[in-house]
Amino acid sequence: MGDKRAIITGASRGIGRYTALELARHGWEVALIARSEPELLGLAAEITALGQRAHPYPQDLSALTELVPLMRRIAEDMGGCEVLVNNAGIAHLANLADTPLAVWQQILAVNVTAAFQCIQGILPTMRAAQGGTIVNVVSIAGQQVFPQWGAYCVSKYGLLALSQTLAQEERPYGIRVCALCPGAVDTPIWDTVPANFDRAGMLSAQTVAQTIRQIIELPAAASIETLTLMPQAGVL
Ligand code: NJP
Repeated sequence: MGDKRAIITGASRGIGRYTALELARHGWEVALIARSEPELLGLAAEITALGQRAHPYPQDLSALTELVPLMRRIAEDMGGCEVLVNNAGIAHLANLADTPLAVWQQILAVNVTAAFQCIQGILPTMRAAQGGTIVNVVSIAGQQVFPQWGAYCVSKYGLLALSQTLAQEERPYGIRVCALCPGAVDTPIWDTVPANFDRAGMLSAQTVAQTIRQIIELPAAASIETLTLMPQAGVL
């Protein structure tokens, strides 16, 4: 494998943070995106201490028109980009009847449209290099619905469709696209919803991060296009 430069969204905590650390430990230079600047700076310092290059880019991904220029700037800063991990995501628990329009729009903006814009921003770089890997962190909620998770499920079904369409469209350019669909993962996202699940049976963020690295580091001639990664105990 040649250059190893990756962009990770939602890198301030949870799956994104572990993915950044996992990739850095395996020789990847990483660009870190999220809103929380102190967390990004702390993570970048941790990665630098490991002897790897890390670049924090504090950014609100719901500022959609800023994302194509941001991707171009990051690719320029790193001198290229082989991997984009669209991981940032948010959830809100409510019946559809009670979901405020503003919440619906924010979920779709962060979970789907931001990924679409990051992809549009990075594709010219990947096409010019005739290769690259895009991993979209979808969810089991992109394959089956759960009551009270309506807006989230709509966003994840959308992200799955985006991934599978893109995988077909970018094949001729040597670009791989993977939709990773995990079941429940023990991360701070569960602090943001009023749900009382047993977190002990969930996947660890580290396991998901290792899976993302395995997807990325497959030989270039092989591509995992959709991967469902479940806790052994099943959907929680
Ligand atoms: O979530 P969490 P996870 N602009 O809450 C960032 C999917 N998934 O690691 O901005 C920019 O720990 C936020 O950063 P900050 C899930 O749908 C999870 O569990 O600083 N960034 C933070 O870094 C999501 O797509 C489970 O607040 C924004 C990150 O996103 C992905 O996995 C199961 C942002 C969220 O960290 C990571 O989730 C499953 C914005 N506007 C799929 N808003 C699970 N945990 O059980 C949020 O199937 N972020």
